[in-house]
Amino acid sequence: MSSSFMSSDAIRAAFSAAMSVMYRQEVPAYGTLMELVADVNEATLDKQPELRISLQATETLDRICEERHGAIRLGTAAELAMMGRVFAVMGMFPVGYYDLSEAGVPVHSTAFRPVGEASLKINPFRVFTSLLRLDLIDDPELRAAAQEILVARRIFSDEAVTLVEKAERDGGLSQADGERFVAEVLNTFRWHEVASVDRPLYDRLHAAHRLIADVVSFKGPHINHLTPRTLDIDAVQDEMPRRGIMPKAVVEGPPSRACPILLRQTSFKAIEERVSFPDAEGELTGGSHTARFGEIEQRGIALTPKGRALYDRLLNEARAKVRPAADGANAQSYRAALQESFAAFPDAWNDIRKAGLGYFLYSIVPDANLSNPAGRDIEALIEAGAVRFDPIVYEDFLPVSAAGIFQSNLGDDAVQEFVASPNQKLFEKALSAKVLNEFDHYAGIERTSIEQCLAAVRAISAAA
Ligand code: OOG
Ligand code: NI
Repeated sequence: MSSSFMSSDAIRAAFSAAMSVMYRQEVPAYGTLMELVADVNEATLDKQPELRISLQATETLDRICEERHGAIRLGTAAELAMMGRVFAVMGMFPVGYYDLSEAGVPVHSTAFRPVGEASLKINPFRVFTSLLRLDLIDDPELRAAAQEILVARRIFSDEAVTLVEKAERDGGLSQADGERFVAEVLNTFRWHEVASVDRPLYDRLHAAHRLIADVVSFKGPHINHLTPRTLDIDAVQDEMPRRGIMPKAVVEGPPSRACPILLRQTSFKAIEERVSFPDAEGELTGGSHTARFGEIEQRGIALTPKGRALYDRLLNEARAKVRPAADGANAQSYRAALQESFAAFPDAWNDIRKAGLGYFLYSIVPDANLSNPAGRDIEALIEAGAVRFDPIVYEDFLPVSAAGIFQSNLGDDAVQEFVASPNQKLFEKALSAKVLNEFDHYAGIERTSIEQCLAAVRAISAAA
């Protein structure tokens, strides 16, 4: 690789920053949410000095408030495959498969994200990317009309495609090309106020499913939300109404805990925006469309398959007791049911670690005396105070949470049943690539960190 290339990490960081600026301009309520998150994060770090120290050891503290993810919805296999090539230029690769049909949303999804630890540290930005499942539209005529529109549209500029091809051919992009690439690709994610379908067709698509109307009726896959990370999601949820933004009914994911696990998310409800629909003569008719929102997330430790199975069981248990209502009427009892169920999940890092429920990053304690360790295995080194362990942050998504986020932004009354039909093979065929298994990935990070600790100890004792 030539050193004159702009690194893929730098391209991703530039893209994420440009997207943030664009979205704040397009959706002012999102800017309000960002300010709220920054205030709450600062207050949380002031209250918890140990958290500040732990974040300093594992992450870049000054980037804590930056966006962690965004989301788009695509219409065709060709769009998904091209999007995969675009994201690859930014060092983002498909991780995980999420079937949302089960939850009444006619899409299946992956998250494009940086996978290496170093890349995540430079910029963790991911895009939750969904592919519409036209096969789940019942009406064959409507399905054909939607298909025809989607196949004809071009969501990438010629310039963007040329730059992707150039990056693939040369192994990277120069600084100037990288900057042009960011600007070109950003256009794909822009909002279009003028729909590409007429009003009657929009209404039919909307009646089939609001999400179908959102994907099919516009020139491109507008970014539908961005999501900064908060260190105290409950505080942000509570404060939202006071700053004039309406949160969804409940926070998705596990309850608040001393040791956060996986992912907690909430959002403000999608805003109703003015759009216009052209008729056959090109005359515009006014209307509105509701799709775009803002979200926050609080991430905890990545769980092992064993930990995830326990999480799923406890979550299902809580939801069987209290099904969260869309209007928030039973939000309190849902919170209580979650707390009660999750009492069965260990809530101290070393207990979680010893039970094999979560993944940890092991590191040598600075200034530790390694010349005469009590033992050579990782447990002995931990006990001797030579090695510390920090939770590995979960960087992926949760299908039940994603479904809750989708639902609250599709109109809560519009819950619809589809037959659950996960089809990872079909998704990977559309993408022209395999998605990475997230468990394998976290296990690899943990294993490498242990090997590095052991190697450091061996090197020192050999030299002594
Ligand atoms: C994506 C919803 C899922 C998340 O954070 O779980 C999501 C969408 O509404 O397109 O972003
Ligand atoms: Ni999201």
